[in-house]
Amino acid sequence: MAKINPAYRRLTAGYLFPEIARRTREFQAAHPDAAILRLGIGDTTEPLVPEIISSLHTAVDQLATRETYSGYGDSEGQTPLRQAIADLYTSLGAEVKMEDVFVSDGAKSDSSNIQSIFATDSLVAVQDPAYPVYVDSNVMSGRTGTKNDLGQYEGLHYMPCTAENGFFPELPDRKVDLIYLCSPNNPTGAVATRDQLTAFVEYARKHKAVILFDSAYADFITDPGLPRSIYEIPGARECAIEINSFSKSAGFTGVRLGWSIVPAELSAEDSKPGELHKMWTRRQNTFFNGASNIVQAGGTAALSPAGREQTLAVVKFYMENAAIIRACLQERGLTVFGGTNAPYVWLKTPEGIDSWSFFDKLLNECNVVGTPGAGFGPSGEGYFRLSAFGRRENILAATERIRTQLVL
Ligand code: PGU
Repeated sequence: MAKINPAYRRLTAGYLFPEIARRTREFQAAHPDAAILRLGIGDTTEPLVPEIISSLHTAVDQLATRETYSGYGDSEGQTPLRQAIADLYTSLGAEVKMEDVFVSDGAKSDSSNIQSIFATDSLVAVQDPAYPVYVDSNVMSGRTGTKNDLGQYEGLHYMPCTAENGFFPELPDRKVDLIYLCSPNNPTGAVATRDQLTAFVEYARKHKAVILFDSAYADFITDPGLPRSIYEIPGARECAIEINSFSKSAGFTGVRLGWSIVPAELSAEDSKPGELHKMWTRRQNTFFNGASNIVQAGGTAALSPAGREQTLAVVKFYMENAAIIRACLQERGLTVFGGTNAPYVWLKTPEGIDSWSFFDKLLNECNVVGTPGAGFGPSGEGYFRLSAFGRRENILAATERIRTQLVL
C-alpha cells in the first residue's frame, strides 16, 4: 500500500507564482478587455544576445553529424564551462577552482536539492522574507512542523529583514546549522556589504554551520564596493556553498542553466574537508545526468568576453527599468527600497493596506500584476515587489497607470 510523504501536507498554500498566475487569470476572465501588465514573476523578456544565439546554433549543428555528435556528458558539467565559471570568480578576486563547480539546470533545483546532503534534523535559518523555495523545500523534506499563528513553520529559524535593519538580518542568537542567504536579495533588493557577510562567515566557522549563498542576481550590482560572491570573504570556502544562475544575467529563464560551487575545503560539524564535495558529486552523479549540451555551449558563450559585454548591456537595460519604476513610485509618495543593485523594487504598501489587498488594488485600478510581500514570508507583510524584467513599453505603460490611476 503506497503512502504519501506527510511533510507535503504541512504546506499551507500552493507555490507563490502559480497562485499569482491563477488570480491573474481569474481577473482576466472577469475583465476580458483589461490589458494586464505583468510585473510579478521575475521572468526575463529581452531576446538572447547574438554571441549566445550563434553558439546555440553551432551546438545544434554539431549534433547533426556523427563526427561531432555527443551524448551524455559529465553530470558536473563540461570542462570549458566549469573553467569559465571559475574564471568569473577569479575576476572578482575570489578563489574558485574548476573542480569546485557543478553545472546544473538552474538555481531553483540547486537551492532545493542541496539540503539533501545535510542531516534531516538540521536547524535551518532563513531570511524573512525570502525566495519561497528555501522554506517550501525544507518543509517538503520534513525539516519543519506545521505553520504557527505568526505564519512561521515550526522548526525553522526565521531571520527578519525589515526596513529597520536595512533588510539584512542580525546573526542568529542561537546555534543554527544551515543558513540561506540571498544577495542581491529577492525580494527586497538589498545587497549585503562585505562586513555583513564577514560576520556571517565568522558565525558559520565558529558554529560549524554551512551558508547556502544564492547570488542569482550578482550581475545586477552596480556599486563596485559591494561583494558579488561570498568567496570574496576570507574563510568562506570552508563554510559556504554558492548557487548562481544564467537565468537573470543571460536571459536563460526558459533555456535553463545554473551552477553551484561546493569548495573542497567545505566541512560540516561531523565531516572532514572534502566530504561534502564528494557527497554532492555522488548526489549529482546519481540524480542528474548533466545540463543539456546545447545549453552549456550557450552558457560558455555567455561568459566569453563578447558574451559578457552583450549580456551586461541587457542587465543594464533592466536596471533602467528598475529606475523608471522607482522614480514613479517615489513620485506617488510611496516608500521604496531596492531597485538600485537588484532588479526588484520593494515598496511599502500604503498605511492600512496589507500586501494581498494591494495586489488586488493594483490589479483592479491599474491592471498591473505585482507580487505581495507576504508571499515571501511573514515579515514581507506590508510590502510589495515589482519586477524590472518587463519590456520597456510595458514598464512605461505600467508606471503611467500607477501615476494616473492608482488611488492613494
Ligand atoms: N534564486 C533566486 C533568488 C530567484 O529569485 C530565482 C528566480 C531563482 C533562484 C531561480 O533561478 P533559476 O536558475 O531560473 O532556477 N525567482 C523568480 C522566479 C520564480 C521562481 O519560482 O523561480 C522570482 O520571480 O522570484
